[in-house]
Amino acid sequence: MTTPALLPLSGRRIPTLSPGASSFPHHRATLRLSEKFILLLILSAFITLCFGAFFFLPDNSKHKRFDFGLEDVLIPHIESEKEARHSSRQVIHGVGAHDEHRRGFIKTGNDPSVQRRRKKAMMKHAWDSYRQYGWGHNELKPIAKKGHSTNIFGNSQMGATIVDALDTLYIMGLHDEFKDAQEWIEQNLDFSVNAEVSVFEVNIRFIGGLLAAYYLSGQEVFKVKAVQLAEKLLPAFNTPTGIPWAMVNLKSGVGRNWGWASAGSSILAEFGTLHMEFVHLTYLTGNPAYYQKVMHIRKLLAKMDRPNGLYPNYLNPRTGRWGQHHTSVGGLGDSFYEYLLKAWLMSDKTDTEARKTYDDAIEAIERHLIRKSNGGLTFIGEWKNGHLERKMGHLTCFAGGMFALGADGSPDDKAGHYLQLGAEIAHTCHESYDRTVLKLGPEAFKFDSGLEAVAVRQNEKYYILRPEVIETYWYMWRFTHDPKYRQWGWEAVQAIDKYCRVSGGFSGVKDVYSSNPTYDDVQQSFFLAETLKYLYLLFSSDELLPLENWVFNTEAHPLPVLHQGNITLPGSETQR
Ligand code: DMJ
Repeated sequence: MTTPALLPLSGRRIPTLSPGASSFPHHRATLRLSEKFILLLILSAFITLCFGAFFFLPDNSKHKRFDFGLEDVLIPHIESEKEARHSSRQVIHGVGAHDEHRRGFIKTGNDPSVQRRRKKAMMKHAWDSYRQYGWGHNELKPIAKKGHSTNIFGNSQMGATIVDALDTLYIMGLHDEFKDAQEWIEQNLDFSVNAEVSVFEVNIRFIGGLLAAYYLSGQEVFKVKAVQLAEKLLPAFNTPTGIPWAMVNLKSGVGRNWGWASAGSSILAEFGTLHMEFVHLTYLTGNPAYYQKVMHIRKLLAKMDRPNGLYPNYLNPRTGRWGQHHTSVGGLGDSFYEYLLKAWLMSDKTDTEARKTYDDAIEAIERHLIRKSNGGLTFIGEWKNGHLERKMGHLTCFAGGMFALGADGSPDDKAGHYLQLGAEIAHTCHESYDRTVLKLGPEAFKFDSGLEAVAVRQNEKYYILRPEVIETYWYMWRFTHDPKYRQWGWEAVQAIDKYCRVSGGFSGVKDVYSSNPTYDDVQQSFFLAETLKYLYLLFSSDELLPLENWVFNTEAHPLPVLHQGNITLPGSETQR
């Protein structure tokens, strides 16, 4: 019997048949060898296949490591060039100023590794519920399943959720929903209403939302509506100092301040959070009025004395004097600092006055408000009448992202320091989530008398779907790519989906330390504008809305960097 020709020489060497072996009916030793060899061949073919798959299959298979079972929500959605061309035909008709900016929407424009076409489950649920039960109202009551509004929108029904959600829908590729929203805006969004609205809220949600939608989609209607609304806000600046009122009646143009705000003062975070949108309005319309209004505010602030270098939260628009000496990087102060930094970024780093003002403010904040707790957690307290309150708000948690965003360009080569500070704030804010029963953060938490990052008062234990902690995770992720930020973001997703999701949408909860929380029955418009958008971006490629091309307003609406913006703005110093 010959050895099977199939076997290589080496195989032939192995079995030395013992005498009498030929009497075995099937020469088992030789056969076993051949079987082994075939197995070996199959095994090596399989290994080759695996290697091939790893290197040559599209990258989306690798991205699944972040799916964690909810891939619909979190997988990045950037269309291939072909798909992008097709889908952009659905929503982009015009060409104009936005085109230059659109080119920077997706930096590389054709990255097949991040193609995704799956539905975005949480956004869809929030949107569909609003569409079904609250359409046209400002917000939604997801338990009562009806429309909702608050005094920031006056008694208007201006579809705040529709406008606030536009760019999130667009970025996620929810084109039908985007078109639906656009149609509503074309047919129904009217600002000639007898409603007293918050200038700040309407600016960041409506003007910011409309401008971002315009830049992303190129649809003129969004620009037109943004300008119409801005015209309605201008009378708010008719005060003895030019510091705007907090509220303005859209029909009569009469303005006033909130009764509770330090003897009729205007609020730093409100009048200091108009700059980005107003600069863009001047850029788009050529009307210098918007730019001049916000530059006037900046100039006036620059001339004022600041206690310990800190900006108090209240300023009287009649006298031009500070109100109560209360300084905060959270509510009442927060986005003023954010907009100084972002004014610089948005001007392609040419607005160095804004950068310097930011740097000086942050230096004073670090000196007077930032401390380490006994347990080693870095926190940002509030300055109240000469002493530091060791309490931090959920709102303050945005500052981690701000420090990271401002690290590059900080004075004295302190970039590493500010990135580290951002990481420490992110850690503290994560702790505030982690130390609750629901793994959702309370509205405010203390660092006092043995307490570390926990809420004490009952009325500080709620979570209303706020974005700030996730916003910071996202910025930290962009600058460090430390996987813990995605992990922390994922924890928040799970908690929101478990405790805030109801059949009629998403609701805030009243006590994050209770295993059986009650709902507040409000689906905030910023949940769609910010929380879900930052979560989506956290799990997307950096190529989606790259930070060198886009600056996010305080409501997470991306506005493009205006290259050489200061020089071309009509009404700017350089032009006059
Ligand atoms: C948002 O409307 C904006 O982020 C604003 O600057 C303050 N916070 C709310 C959401 O918490």
